Amino acid sequence: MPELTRRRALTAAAALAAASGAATLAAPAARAAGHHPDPSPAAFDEVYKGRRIQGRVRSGGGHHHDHGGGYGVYIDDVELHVMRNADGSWISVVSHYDPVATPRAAARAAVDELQGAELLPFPAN
Ligand SMILES: [Cu+2]
Repeated sequence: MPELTRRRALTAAAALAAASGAATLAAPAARAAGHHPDPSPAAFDEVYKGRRIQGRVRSGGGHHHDHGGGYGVYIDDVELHVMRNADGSWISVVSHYDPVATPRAAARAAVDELQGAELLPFPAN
């Protein structure tokens, strides 16, 4: 390999290494922001279109699949799988592509979507 090309290759490799090092350093902060957004939304408990919807900070940890930052949403006492997006909006497993502002709005959207059908528990693994 001609010397010039070889040096260029090494320089490129070093630049790549530096770039990936920076990405590695930035990742934990981004992850923390995405997974532990604060503060948690307020709890709610109401009857909407004949269904009881509730939201609250989940008591006790250890949920295997928690994207809601520790916040649980329930429809007639069955947990609705919700996820909080990085921008603070919420989606649920029944309306994954329509982010709403609050978990209560996600619960209402799910009730609209279910049209009286029972919510089935999300498979626990
Ligand atoms: Cu999920």
